[in-house]
Amino acid sequence: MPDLSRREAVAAMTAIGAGALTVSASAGSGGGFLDADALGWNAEKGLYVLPPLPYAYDALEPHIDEATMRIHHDKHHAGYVRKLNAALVAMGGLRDGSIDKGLSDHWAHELSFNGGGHINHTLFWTGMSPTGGGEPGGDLGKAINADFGSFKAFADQFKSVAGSVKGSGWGWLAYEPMAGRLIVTHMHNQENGLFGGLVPLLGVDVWEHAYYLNYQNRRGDYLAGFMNTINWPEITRRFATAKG
Ligand code: MN3
Repeated sequence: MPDLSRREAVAAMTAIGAGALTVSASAGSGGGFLDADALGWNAEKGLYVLPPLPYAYDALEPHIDEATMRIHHDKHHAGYVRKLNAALVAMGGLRDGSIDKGLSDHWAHELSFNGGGHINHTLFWTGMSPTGGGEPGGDLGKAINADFGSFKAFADQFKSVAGSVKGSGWGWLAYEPMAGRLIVTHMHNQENGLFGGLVPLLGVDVWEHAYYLNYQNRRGDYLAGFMNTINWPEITRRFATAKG
């Protein structure tokens, strides 16, 4: 089994969807919001370990129920981490010839999909808080007013864009460094080339596993509830980091 160094594992992750800029920015600045520790990289074991939830499973009720959080974190997110580790090992096997090169496309997709899933969920859990909701102040509040017109206009567009994802995916508030402004966008499944130029700040999971037990087909109600969980101090910290 090929050894995975921390550098190699983090380098592989920098090639992946949503987290690409985040991880590379944090590696460069030292003050980033998603680094090897946040992602549960265990250098001794040479693999990623599912980070625990930063609060109790029932802490986001009534907006997100305990059963959904348990299954989502302990089963779905754990699955992305397990398959990410397998894909990183397989990428080494492709290089050393122990895995047939004909499987390159399969393993590259496994790496991208599950690496994206791990990054997205890590940002998702810490982007919520039992004391969340309300509106951000400070620099982020000012930037939201400047770029969207008002907090309400931002919230309406965020819920509308996330609600419009066909099938499985994510809604995002992101920082676009070239224009130096905030934008709202969405992502299908776990990955989207759009994030080549964007820094993800706030994500909402709109896969059915994120809400179906409690909300069934009412994704809009789930999104309204999600707004009451947003950890704005954490999102504000990410914004400051993204702006450098
Ligand atoms: Mn999910």
